[in-house]
Amino acid sequence: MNCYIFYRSIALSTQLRDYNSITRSAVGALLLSASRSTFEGVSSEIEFFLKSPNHTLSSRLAPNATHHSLPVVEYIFVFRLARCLLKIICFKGRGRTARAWKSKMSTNALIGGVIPSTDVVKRAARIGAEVKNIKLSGDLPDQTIAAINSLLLEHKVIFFRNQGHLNDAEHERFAARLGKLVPHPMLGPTKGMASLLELDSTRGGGRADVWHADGTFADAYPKILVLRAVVIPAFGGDTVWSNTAAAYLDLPPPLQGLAEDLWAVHSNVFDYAGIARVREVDKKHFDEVFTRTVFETEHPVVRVHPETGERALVLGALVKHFIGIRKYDGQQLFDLLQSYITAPENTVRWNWLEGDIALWDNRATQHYAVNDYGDQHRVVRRATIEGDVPLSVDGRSSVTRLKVTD
Ligand SMILES: O=C(O)CCC(=O)C(=O)O
Ligand SMILES: [Fe+2]
Repeated sequence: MNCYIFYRSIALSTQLRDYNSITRSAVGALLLSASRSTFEGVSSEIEFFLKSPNHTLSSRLAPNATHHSLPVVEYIFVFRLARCLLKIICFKGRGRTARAWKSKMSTNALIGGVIPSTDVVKRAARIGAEVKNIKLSGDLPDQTIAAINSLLLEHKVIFFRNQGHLNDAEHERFAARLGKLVPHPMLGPTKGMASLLELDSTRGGGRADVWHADGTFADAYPKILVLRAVVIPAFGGDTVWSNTAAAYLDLPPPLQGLAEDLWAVHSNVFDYAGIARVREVDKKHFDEVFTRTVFETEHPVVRVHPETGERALVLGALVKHFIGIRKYDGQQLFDLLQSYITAPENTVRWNWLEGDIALWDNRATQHYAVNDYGDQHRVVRRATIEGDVPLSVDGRSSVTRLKVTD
């Protein structure tokens, strides 16, 4: 109907060769169509004018005016129309934006069709989100597990508070929904469990205060870790994660090219004492347990994420040296590349409460357990999900060259 009026008014004005009227009619018709519900008074006025070709606007508005005064009246009216139109456009625009936003919310309201997007709260721009109002369990529907996996791919590490209902068995049952559970090759699982590993601050190896990705001494290192806070100190003891895909993107193109060509040897027999704050108990654990089997694996420094296709840096504390580069030069290069990973902008820091769960994508992150809680007790337990062998940007696979057990 509005189109018809619009067309009719333009046609009429054109016939009369009244170009001022053409503009006016166009404005009027637009205004009419835009304002039907909100500016009823104005629109009926215009509608009358447009539907009645025999009336001129001037004669309706000022039947007794002199010929000279008519254009002025018309201009005033057109000016008012234009002003009204502007207001309506702004008003409607806002309404439209609000409606578009609302409809986006209603179509995007559920992540994977199940998790309200309002329950996902980012904790830093480039990595980390807290997911609220979910009770994790091994019984969650497949759709919820798929949504959790997609949130993990997007945010790299996701946090869930208030999961105190999870015991060791339930923790593993939930983790097993995300992939195959695997024990640590040297440390093994907690008794009776498939993969569960306990890190206790009072025992050797209980403080992971170096930047690392888990298990990179092996080729198919873990893809996802599920960490549960069991005993948390009154202060300190946060964990920091970094986004290694963002770090790759931060490299200037010549360094990206260099990193893409580079391969590194990762080993569990790395310069542990040279990196971490080692206590006697940690040294003993490192020498007697952690290095019981010696691994050496070659990984590309840049791997292609098998699910997202992103390129991510594979470095961290377990790097022994770069292939084809002398140790001293390699150390400089390592420090340079690793500095992009540890840049605060690429990290998120989590302040634990007991019963929290953190899930991280070990293919696109590194992490660091901050050792700032002194002698306080801290215990976390971790379930481990099997990963795949990394691929370089040119499609070559990581390879374990050495695996020697005493
Ligand atoms: O203690 C932590 O917060 C993290 C420990 C760690 O590095 C791990 O569980 O892989
Ligand atoms: Fe770790």
